[in-house]
Amino acid sequence: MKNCLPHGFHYLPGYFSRQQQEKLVELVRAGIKKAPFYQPIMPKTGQPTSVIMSNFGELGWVSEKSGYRYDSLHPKTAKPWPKMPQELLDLWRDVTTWPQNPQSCLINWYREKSRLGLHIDASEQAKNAPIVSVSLGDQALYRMGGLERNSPTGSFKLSSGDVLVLADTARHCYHGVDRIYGGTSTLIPKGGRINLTLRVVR
Ligand code: MD6
Ligand code: FE
Repeated sequence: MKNCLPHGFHYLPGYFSRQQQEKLVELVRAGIKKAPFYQPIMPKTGQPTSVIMSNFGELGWVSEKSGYRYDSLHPKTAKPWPKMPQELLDLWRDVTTWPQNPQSCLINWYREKSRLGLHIDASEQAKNAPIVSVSLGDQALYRMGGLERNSPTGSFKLSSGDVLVLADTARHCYHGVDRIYGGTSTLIPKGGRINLTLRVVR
């Protein structure tokens, strides 16, 4: 991508092997049996998002009409989120030097028409802890910008098994998903793309 990437932006293409990716999908499938995907509502517009979500870990990121929050309970079942898989804790240890473990893993499932608008992740009190992101399934066009909404942006494709780390300045930069390239991966039986984001919340 042409524009200068922010400090602390790390792209690790092909981090996970196909076999490891299959294991992660299996873990997600087991997780959503207990904590089903739900369709968040964007508080500003009252509209549902095109991405459906669930979480692993002691805290889950939840978006409803009333606002965004981290919650220890699923918004629909009112049960705790499934435990954070060890495989994701191992990833965190391998790619960050942050002393705490992530308390939250947001699970996003994109279908072919799903998008994620340009945003900053700002619901966490631990504002300087890195965020680690895992792409599984169909390819996505990922957009990375700067500290301001109108900063220059650039885009590139993410593929299944790729890992991104947003630390330092990059942690505070705008980013989003412009499009999903449907049918570009056979990893997820129902198709689409799953993104996992690991965060320290407090
Ligand atoms: C996605 N990722 O890749 C959306 N947020 O589907 C994010 O919104 C994101 O990749 C914070 C840090 C890294 C990310
Ligand atoms: Fe984000």
